[in-house]
Amino acid sequence: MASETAKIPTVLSADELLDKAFGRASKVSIGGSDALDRLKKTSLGKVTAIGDIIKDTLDKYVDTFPRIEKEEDFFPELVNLVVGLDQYKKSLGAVKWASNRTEILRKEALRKIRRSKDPRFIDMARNEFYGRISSVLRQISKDLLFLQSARDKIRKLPYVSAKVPTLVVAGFPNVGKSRIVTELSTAEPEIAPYPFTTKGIVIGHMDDGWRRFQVIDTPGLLDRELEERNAIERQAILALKYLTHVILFVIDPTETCGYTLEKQTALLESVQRGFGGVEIIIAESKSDMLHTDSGRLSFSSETGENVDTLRKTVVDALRRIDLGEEEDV
Ligand SMILES: Nc1nc2c(ncn2[C@@H]2O[C@H](COP(=O)(O)OP(=O)(O)OP(=O)(O)O)[C@@H](O)[C@H]2O)c(=O)[nH]1
Ligand SMILES: [Mg+2]
Repeated sequence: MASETAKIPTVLSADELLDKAFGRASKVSIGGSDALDRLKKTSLGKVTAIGDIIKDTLDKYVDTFPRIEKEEDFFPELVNLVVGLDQYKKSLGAVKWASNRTEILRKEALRKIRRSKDPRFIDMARNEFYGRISSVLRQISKDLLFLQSARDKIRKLPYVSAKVPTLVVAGFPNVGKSRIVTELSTAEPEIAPYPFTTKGIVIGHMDDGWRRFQVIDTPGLLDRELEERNAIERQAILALKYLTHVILFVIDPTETCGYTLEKQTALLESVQRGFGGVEIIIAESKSDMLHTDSGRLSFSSETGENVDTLRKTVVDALRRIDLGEEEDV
């Protein structure tokens, strides 16, 4: 769904849209058999042009902004977080209302102009239409501004598919997450913006010859205990939950990352609490420097030790994920 967000056009403000419509109308001039006929045809042409431009523009917004219904999903959750779903739906509803209103007012004005034989009534009907259409747009001006800002935010949301088995990598900074994500990924991982982390999340792919999987590195997200986060950060982290099928939690037993084992274990427990029900694979990094007797899988991105075993463990866990219909990524 997120890939479609590229199609959302710039949203004009009420004034910009009125300027555009009236500007186009001012160029309409249609000949006729006499002055009254000319006035009538030109007025019909102007009203039609204004109605068309406004209605088409508003309908395009209604059609291209994504329909966001399901709340229990990654993308809706993120949209809710960064723009607010209630206001989003309300504003799109207001735009739809204005489009319908435009059509009604246009028909009404055209009917009056067609019937009239008095140039003063024709001018009056046209001007009345101008006034009423301006008032309709003014009524939705806040909604248009909201949608313009929503568009900018929605377009920055990461494109990750909720329909592909996904591994999320967690652990303190410097434990070796990025290096193992690169090792496990088939191609250079891409960086996608994500709310509340300046570094963005990193999306790589793996495959087992049959299926593709996503691997997501989360710098700045799952590297502090959830309990220390403010509510909105926590929500951003938990939005990840909707696409997390398996977590790889990396522990650096050498502590060269700058965090004690005790702190790392506390973070692990916090992630376990926050992601209840998600399988968590715990692995120790930098085995070229230190092997512990924890019995955990111990790997090194430096020497490649156990990287294949880790890959197999991860792929086996991802294979067990059944998502029904999957998406190509
Ligand atoms: N000796 C050794 N060093 C490693 C290994 N893996 C990573 N490192 C080093 O550890 C440091 C941190 O590695 P990264 O992969 O950037 O760690 P990260 O967890 O992604 O760090 P953030 O992005 O800050 O959260 C770098 O200097 C790496 O070269 C390893 O297997 N062995
Ligand atoms: Mg990193």
